[in-house]
Amino acid sequence: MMIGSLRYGTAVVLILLKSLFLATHATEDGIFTNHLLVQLHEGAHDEAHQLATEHGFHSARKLPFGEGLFHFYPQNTHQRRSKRSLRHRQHLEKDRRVKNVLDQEGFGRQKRGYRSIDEIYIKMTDPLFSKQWYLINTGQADGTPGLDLNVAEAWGLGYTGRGITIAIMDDGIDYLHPDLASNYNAEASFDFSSNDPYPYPRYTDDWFNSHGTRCAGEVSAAANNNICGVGVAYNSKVAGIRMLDQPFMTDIIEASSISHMPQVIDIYSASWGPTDDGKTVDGPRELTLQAMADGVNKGRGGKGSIYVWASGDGGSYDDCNCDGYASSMWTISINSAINDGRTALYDESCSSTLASTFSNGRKRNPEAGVATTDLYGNCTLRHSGTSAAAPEAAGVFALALEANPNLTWRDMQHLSVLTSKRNQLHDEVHQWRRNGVGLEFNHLFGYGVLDAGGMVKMAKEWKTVPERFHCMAGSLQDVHKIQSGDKLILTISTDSCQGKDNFVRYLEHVQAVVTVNGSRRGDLNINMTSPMGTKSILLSCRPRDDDAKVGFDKWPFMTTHTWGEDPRGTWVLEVGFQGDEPQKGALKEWTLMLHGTQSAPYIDQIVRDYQSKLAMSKKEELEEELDEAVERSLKSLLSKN
Ligand SMILES: *[C@@H]1O[C@H](CO)[C@@H](O)[C@H](O)[C@H]1NC(C)=O
Ligand SMILES: *[C@@H]1O[C@H](CO)[C@@H](O)[C@H](O)[C@H]1NC(C)=O
Ligand SMILES: *[C@@H]1O[C@H](CO)[C@@H](O)[C@H](O)[C@H]1NC(C)=O
Ligand SMILES: *[C@@H]1O[C@H](CO)[C@@H](O)[C@H](O)[C@H]1NC(C)=O
Ligand SMILES: [Ca+2]
Ligand SMILES: [Ca+2]
Ligand SMILES: [Ca+2]
Repeated sequence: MMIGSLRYGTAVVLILLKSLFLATHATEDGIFTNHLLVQLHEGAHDEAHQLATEHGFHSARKLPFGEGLFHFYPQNTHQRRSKRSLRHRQHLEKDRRVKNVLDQEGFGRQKRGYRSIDEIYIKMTDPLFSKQWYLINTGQADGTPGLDLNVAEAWGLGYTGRGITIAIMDDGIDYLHPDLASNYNAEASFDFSSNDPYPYPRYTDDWFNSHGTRCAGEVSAAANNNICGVGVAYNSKVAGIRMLDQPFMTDIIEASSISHMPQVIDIYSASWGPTDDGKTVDGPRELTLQAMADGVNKGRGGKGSIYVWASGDGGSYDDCNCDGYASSMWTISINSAINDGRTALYDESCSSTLASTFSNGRKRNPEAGVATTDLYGNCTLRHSGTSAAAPEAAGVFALALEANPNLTWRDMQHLSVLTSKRNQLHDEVHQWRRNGVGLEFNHLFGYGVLDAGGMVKMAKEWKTVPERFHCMAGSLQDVHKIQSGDKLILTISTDSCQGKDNFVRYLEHVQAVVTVNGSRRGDLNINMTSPMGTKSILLSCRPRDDDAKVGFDKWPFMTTHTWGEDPRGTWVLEVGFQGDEPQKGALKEWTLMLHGTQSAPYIDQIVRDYQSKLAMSKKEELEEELDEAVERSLKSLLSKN
């Protein structure tokens, strides 16, 4: 069950938190956990632990997202139950110290990229650095030379992540690993899977819980120590947030993880999400939404926590716009390319992906995988999935933050849009296109592969983007029928709140909040075209999704493809069915939300770059040094201002 709200402000989410206690919470598939969200009356806060033990719980932990909120958790966090234990709950509700009690429903969250078979573990005496083609690609493992994160340039400028802490929200970190121990930030680490400060991975014979350790090495493995390889930001600190290793995820665990020490942790990397089965539509629940809103608004002294998200491993059968974590405006969603620039077979495409990094792929060459640290002091060449891609991005962002700690969560997104490169990426399905201000993008790779060198250089000179505004451009609430062979076309004409305080002139994110149903949800597809002519594919067909009941309920589809555009004019929404069987359905709502700035975001840096470029061109033949995409968009923003 997904809540139906626009996700653009703390206020909305605060209201949701209140309504949380009023709503009767129905659990569709009957999975209950032994965890309760308990609100205590003022004055009873100190008795939380005692109260918890009196009622048969192991203990209570104070939660940071509301007054008097506690997490009551059981002794054994590895149990689930199939029936709600009513008596426990009723007893607790009768206690005069207790204001509210809420069950925590259990739901599935899957780590990405886990491949149980054919893992190869290599005991290295030499560094793996030369095998880390994603750092410096010289054509190793049949790759394409130059197709890498361009970290060498950033390192050369002296940026290695010093002073930056990245949290890996996953199944734990082997913090005793000799390549990680020196960069491990124990104070910022926590274990929400078993409620203790030691996020050490739980042992299993098949090394199932190696995911977090592998991700940690990509970010923060130490350099020049003869062990494994080198992290993207090898002088950064890495924190472990163990939160994936229990039978079911809860809203409390997600929210706690995402809001853990937001003044110490700069970047949170998540390589998990709703099941990538091509038929799930799910996203963050109430507490987690609020935690994310708080993170971007208050984290890092108000500059905002940076949330990096793997876009998903569902392949062409899934669409990452159906994943509310990847498609959130508050996360930077990262896809992956393999070492010759092709898409990985598990890559999902969607209009909310911002940029890409690298992972392993179709190549048989065992060295075409991602080399990093592994459990129990080992190293691996075989880390994989978009899982592997998100931490690389977190590492690049750490380099950018070291270059300029003033960067806000939105600055980081702007920098990603402006400096990511098409390089030699190729997607066989979707063309590279330019949006209305000349920025080049692709439906699967977003704005291209992150370029650490380009990013730190631009970050160093960066001026914080102007204030962000939100304009509801329009909302259609009539019921419109849709059927196969007869697509629905709707338009919203907008002045983008011009003349009002919340006028949005330069777009950042755009959301289309849609309520639609159909006799087969997987056959639905939705496109939206901006006034400047940029078509975003908001939803592609998902052949495995045969839902005929739920549809999408106020689902916020998001696009990053109209970044920088002028939103004034007519927006077009096209909704249709594709597939062999005839289908019908109805669209009941389309609400268009525009987010962005009133003044030109880069005007200072544009003028300076542009002038220096002109000056240079007088002296010598101008070499195209600035990325062409950046230049075009800058010129266009200039001319329109
Ligand atoms: C690496 O893993 C193997 C098992 O695959 C284990 O025997 C070995 O002790 C590990 N290496 C280290 C340094 O712990
Ligand atoms: C960060 O902001 C401070 C205060 O506004 C300013 O003095 C400093 O120069 C800024 N640093 C960078 C790298 O822009
Ligand atoms: C979709 O919604 C419409 C209007 O509420 C309803 O008449 C129709 O039966 C629904 N269709 C499906 C497939 O659920
Ligand atoms: C949306 O765009 C895709 C790709 O261009 C196209 O195949 C599809 O038919 C379009 N769908 C609708 C409903 O216009
Ligand atoms: Ca532990
Ligand atoms: Ca090392
Ligand atoms: Ca997915």
